[in-house]
Amino acid sequence: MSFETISVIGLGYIGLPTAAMFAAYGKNVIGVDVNQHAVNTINRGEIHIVEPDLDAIVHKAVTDGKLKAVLTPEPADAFLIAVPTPFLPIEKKSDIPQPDLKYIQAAAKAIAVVLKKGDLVILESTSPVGATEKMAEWLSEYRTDLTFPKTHNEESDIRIAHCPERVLPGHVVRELVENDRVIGGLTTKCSEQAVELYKTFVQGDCVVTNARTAEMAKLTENSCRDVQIAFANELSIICDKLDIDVWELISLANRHPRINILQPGPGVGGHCIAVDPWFIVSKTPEQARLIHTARKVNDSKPEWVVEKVKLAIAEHLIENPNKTAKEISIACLGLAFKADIDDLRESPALNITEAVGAMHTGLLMAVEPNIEQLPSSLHSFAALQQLEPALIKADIVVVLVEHKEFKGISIAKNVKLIDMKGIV
Ligand code: SAJ
Repeated sequence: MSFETISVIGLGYIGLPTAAMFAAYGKNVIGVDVNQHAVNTINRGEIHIVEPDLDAIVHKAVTDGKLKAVLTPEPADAFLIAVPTPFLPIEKKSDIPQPDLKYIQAAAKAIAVVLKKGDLVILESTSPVGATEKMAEWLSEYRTDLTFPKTHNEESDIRIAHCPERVLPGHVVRELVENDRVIGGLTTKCSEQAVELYKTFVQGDCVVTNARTAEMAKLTENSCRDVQIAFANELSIICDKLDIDVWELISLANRHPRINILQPGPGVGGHCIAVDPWFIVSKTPEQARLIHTARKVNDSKPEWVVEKVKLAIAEHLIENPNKTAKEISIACLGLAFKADIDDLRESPALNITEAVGAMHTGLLMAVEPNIEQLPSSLHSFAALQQLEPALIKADIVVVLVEHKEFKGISIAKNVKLIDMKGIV
């Protein structure tokens, strides 16, 4: 089977780079997205997301006529689904968030209309175990005239696999090509076809397993990182109590040949590591005790940072009895969910800045070199400020993200420093 036309459903942080890569390697690619703005932007040869080097690849693919974006699916030989897998709204704080597969279901419904015998459907979205089988079930309900692996095994009309994306935001273009891929087909032939498809541009190994193991592999990778970051975050809280510099401690411990502790911070952000472990916990709440605890440790870190800021305000007032809280200026350095990106979604740094803004009556300066405008949630609390003037004005400096611009800054002696990334 050779795949000439490939359709990618969902043109976000994963779907668009994947679509562009197939197009760059000579395939005809139809990108599908429900967002008219995204579709228009891509068809102009531009991109609506921030990812280094992607703009040039998309521009060339569109100019060469290899990539186009549309609102509704058209026939293709292979369909890759890269839509979000969020949570259902949680009712109580103690509840375990449950995955919401509505976008996968909507994508399945949309492509079902144009599916034909011999097509391959790949789920790329990070998903709870069983989601690929569920997607196959939906497709079989929408297209009762076609056969699927569950009932027809290797003889099915439609092949289905799960191939989770594993690329690091900011390095997507390189990692898409170089990373190994886990390929979990519903049957052996499904896997073989998916390997053939990805080998279009993947230089890493394409390792074959079943769909459930592929789903769990992706969740395991991000949960492993979450647990390790929770360990570092817990250490930082312990060290704070014991008056030990956690950064020095970790660098000493990491000199042991078999120890590699990650870095503590203000919490875990982004749409992957703070989300994916819940897919395991919600499926197996009794068994996933460590993974659940790690989530809670990382999720509670922002509150701990806000408490530190409250304490710093109280100390500053004791040291400066003529001052009122209203006269204290605070600078929060960094709003993004990690270093050197502009992505503020699910960012603990942003949450902390919002919480400080809500409780502090004096000046709050947000320093974020990667954005030009503050998010609306901060409009009434904070001013976007350049680094230098913020450092001159601030009585309290809170370092939340290790952006390159912040490394090596010096803080005046009388200024209170809360350095969550150990860079000052
Ligand atoms: N963080 C720490 N300490 C560390 C490392 C990270 O606090 O030592 C924090 C970051 O500041 C950030 C969060 O964790 O808030 C996540 O950042 P990250 O760089 O570790 O990961 P993501 O979310 O950008 O991308 C992850 C990657 N997964 C792994 O490294 C196992 C990526 O390969 C996945 O493709 C991506 O999730 C995804 O899409 O699932």
